[in-house]
Amino acid sequence: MTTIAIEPSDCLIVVDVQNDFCEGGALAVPDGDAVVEPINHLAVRFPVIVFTQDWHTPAHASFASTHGKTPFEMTQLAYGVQVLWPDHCVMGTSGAEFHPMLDQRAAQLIVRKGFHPEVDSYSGFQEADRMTKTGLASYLGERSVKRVFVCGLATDFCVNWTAQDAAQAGFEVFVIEDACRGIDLDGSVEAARQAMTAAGCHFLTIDEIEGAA
Ligand code: VGL
Ligand code: ZN
Repeated sequence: MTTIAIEPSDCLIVVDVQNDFCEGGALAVPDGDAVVEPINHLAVRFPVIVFTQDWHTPAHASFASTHGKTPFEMTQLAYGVQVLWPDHCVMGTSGAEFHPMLDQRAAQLIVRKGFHPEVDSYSGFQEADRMTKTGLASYLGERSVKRVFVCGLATDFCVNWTAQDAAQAGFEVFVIEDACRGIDLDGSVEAARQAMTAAGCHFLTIDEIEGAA
């Protein structure tokens, strides 16, 4: 097996490992908790480590309840089509906190996203209007990052958009498949995989990272 060695210009992006996406959470990703331990082990190997944190206002535009609709329906918002979610990751609530077993000491930067009431943000780089930036690309540039390794929750939404935007921003992107879990609405995990591939992202497993298995 060929392994890939971590370099000083590599960044690990840990996407949304928060209580609401884990067991018992408002938008629990099947087997979501399983990413915590591998991510704790991975994180210490990377020189640059960024966490993202879904951080919504109450009555956020991405919540079904805001529109009197049922979760997982689709709707049209000002910037395009939006899946409507159960209320989740409301700023300041326990659901928005990181999983208690996730080692937060590793995080060097925490990017909060989705805090504008009218705009969702799956991506750690830019919001769903595809215009409003979070500043992450500039941050990584200033830290001389060249390659980003993406893991966390959920494969088909926030990991997907974060990975695609990282590629779009000019980084070489690796998605660590077995350190992610998906929601999978109507084949969205497979669709996400194809979209990430088309965007130029690479896929690997934890044991392909030198010294991380
Ligand atoms: C996410 C749906 C809504 C995610 C966040 O982290 O993948 N999915 N908000
Ligand atoms: Zn969200």
